Amino acid sequence: PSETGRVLSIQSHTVQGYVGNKSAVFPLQLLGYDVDPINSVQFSNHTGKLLLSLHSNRYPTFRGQVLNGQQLWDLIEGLEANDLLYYTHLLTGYIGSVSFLNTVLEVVNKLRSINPRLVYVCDPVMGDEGKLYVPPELVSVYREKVVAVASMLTPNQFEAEQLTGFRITSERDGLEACKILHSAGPSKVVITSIHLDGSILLIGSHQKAKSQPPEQFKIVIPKIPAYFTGTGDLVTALLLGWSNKYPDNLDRAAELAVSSLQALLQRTVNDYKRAGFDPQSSSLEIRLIQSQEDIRNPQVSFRAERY
Ligand code: ATP
Ligand code: PLP
Ligand code: PXL
Repeated sequence: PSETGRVLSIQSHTVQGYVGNKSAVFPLQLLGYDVDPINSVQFSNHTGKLLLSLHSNRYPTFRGQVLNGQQLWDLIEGLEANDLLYYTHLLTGYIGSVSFLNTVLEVVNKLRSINPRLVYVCDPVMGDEGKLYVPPELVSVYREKVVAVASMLTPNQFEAEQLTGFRITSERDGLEACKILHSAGPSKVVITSIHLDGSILLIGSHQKAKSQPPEQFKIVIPKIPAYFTGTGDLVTALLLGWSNKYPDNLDRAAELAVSSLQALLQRTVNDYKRAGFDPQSSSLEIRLIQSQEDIRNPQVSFRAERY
């Protein structure tokens, strides 16, 4: 494995719970990265499917602040004024507005003017299960501008469809969607979840040279009967961490990332069951801190199958 790096991570912060930066920063630090988080929002808790709060009978809500594009740029200028803008990686996840996303594009340009080899890992968070949870105007900005500058893209099935206009209903479709995305920019594409009868399929694709066909693989993951939040953010962070250590083996990186994640999810479900909770009754809070050994030292139990 090669050396680690310095990551600027622009994602959500939640006071309680693990999504966005709360689910990405600690694992990257465990893997040896210096991580500088910019919190795109600061919310009391996540806004995902908090079905019925485990801690009260009240209907779940949230409070907090949203950073705007100008405020993001202000932080970048502060770093620049002190010559602190050298990064090896930029990581972005959920972004809630067009103006913030456009500023992120300016951040990519700025970071690349300082380090032309900057790797931009983009999770184009837009929705899931056929539904958008961002303003619809964001889709065309991702499709027309962001995909073009990303080095690695980690959409789910729905997001890959939004970005390509190509419907994914099979494994073959997933492979084809990766090819369409490569032709638009990123040399590494991982579709982090395609839901096919009871299983989750992760598809990875690495185009090592333009005009060459990509190397593609899949990892089949049995679906755990529970609903988690923050796992998309975690898997993208782990993919960044491991693919930088194995730059020519995206399949190896994905095996390590998925194996860590699945050990963590199993621990999460077991802990809830032990405490007497039905894991299907609510969105489960991942056991991130308790799983640090699985992150630092994953036992590879999920294998990539090459095409
Ligand atoms: P994003 O929205 O951030 O682009 P995503 O929708 O793919 O990503 P998730 O659905 O949370 O995010 O899935 C990410 C990973 O988490 C999957 O690759 C899988 O390994 C794991 N995962 C999530 N839910 C389950 C589950 N119920 N059973 C097994 N694995 C799961
Ligand atoms: N619901 C909302 C409102 C969200 O903003 C997100 C992520 O940004 C999710 C659900 C799902 O998160 P993930 O797929 O990363 O677990
Ligand atoms: O990607 C997960 C996420 C990110 N940011 C905020 C969220 C969620 C999921 O619920 O609420 C603010």
